Amino acid sequence: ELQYPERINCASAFLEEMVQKGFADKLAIRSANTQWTYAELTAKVNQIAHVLVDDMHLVPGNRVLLRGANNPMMAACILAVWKVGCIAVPTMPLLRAKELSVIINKAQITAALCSAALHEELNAAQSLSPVLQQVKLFNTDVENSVDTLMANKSSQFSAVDTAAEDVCLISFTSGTTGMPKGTMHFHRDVLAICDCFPRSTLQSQVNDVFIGTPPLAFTFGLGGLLLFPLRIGATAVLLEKLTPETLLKAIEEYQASICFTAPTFYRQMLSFVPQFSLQSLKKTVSAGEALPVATREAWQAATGLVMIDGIGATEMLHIFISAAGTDARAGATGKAIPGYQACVLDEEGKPAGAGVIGRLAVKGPTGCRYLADERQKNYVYQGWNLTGDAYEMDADGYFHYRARTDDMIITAGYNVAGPEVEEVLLKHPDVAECAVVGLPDEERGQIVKAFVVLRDATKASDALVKTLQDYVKSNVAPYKYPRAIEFRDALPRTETGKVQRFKLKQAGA
Ligand code: 3UK
Repeated sequence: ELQYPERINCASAFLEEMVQKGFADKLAIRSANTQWTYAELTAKVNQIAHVLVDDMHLVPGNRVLLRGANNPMMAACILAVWKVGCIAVPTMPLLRAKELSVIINKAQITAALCSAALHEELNAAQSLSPVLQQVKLFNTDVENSVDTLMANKSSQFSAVDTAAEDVCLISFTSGTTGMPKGTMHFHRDVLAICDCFPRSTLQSQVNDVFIGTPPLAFTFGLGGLLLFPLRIGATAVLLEKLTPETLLKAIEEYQASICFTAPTFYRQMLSFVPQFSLQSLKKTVSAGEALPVATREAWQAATGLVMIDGIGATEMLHIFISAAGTDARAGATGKAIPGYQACVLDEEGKPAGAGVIGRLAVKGPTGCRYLADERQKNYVYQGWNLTGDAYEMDADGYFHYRARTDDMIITAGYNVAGPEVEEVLLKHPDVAECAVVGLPDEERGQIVKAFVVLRDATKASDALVKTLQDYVKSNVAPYKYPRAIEFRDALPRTETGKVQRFKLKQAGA
């Protein structure tokens, strides 16, 4: 049903097309010291496009590494790369030289645009990967920076004529253990994600103000914090170094109406909610990790808002199963959003009926295309994308997350999904965060172990271990209770908010 012209440049859709549609003077991007209307953003992007072509001599199809925190220039640089027909390869701000070098080599990247604040690691990466020939800095007025060079450029630039099926984005997965995988996406994919979840489920409107934490280098953030608002003429607030407290403060200050972040961040925001007036906030989207019922309920009690849970993946570009408002159900991620199909596959690879735990398979306008990676055949099976998640569908077509397929625990012949035990522990008043994994055990194959962060660390004791074990036993089948519990000050997490279970398994083994 989504139809795009055969030739389309997605940057034009976000910029001059919006200006033509009457949004010229509407605020497109805001940050601490910047406010750009759609006309101003378009002019800036055009000037940067001239720098890319005149000064960097880039040609369509070149891959350009981008490195920056969430700020207006980072956004403008991504859009400029698209405008000149190049391929944006945004990288997570916290990546170190070695990790950047893996990406540079894998995607054979010759040019980079880098925020001055994050130059050091890229510099080190460049000496590891000499294939990267030119780096231009932005957010600085040193000589030859993007900012100084663009100042003398024309604010007119006609977008390079690209095909709807030209690659414009290579997004790397966080790669929990193995090598990070590059996923390729077309100009039309970028538009398709804006025309699916935001319209059908989020139902965002032109007057919405979008805010949140995921980096623009993570497709959750790129879509939610930049592309979704630009697609409809709404406003994107881009802020760096947000904490649970400063995000709430910013929601109040910028009168934000739609917030995107991960479950753990919402949990951490809870205790600060009463200090702010959040009347502007209308919708909150949670993704990246499973949303425990306890978090959904506490958030609703504190704010009156029904959380919009959604599962997305870098391979799929954005969210494909979700539910909002009265359609949302505690304990379920939601249903396949319009445009996408989803089913659960049994052990033989056939669609399973309701009530069976199996591998999640999805299909829709976007899908997985790994960049030169043999794992493509593991992800795409007969046209279906296998996300690596174990899910169960109920009789009403709602999808219930169980675990990552690799994280299912088998203990004494029983299957245990760690997140189900985490859900219970999170309801206990002493528990702030937790993660449940399987550890090798001679007798049982695996045992269930819980890593727990207490609200008050001084409460850690053998007695509390026993209390938590009994609490789990009285809430779910007793064989699921954690035979081992270890208290921690914090859980290891990725920049995208996911618990690094492999680290806990290594630590515990
Ligand atoms: C897990 C979830 C349960 C799941 C992402 C929104 O997370 C994103 O992409 P990644 O490539 O990871 C994908 C994997 O993360 N996951 C994400 N959301 C949920 N599990 N409930 C959820 N709501 O294992 C999935 O396979 O980092 C999320 C939009 C864009 C994204 N790239």
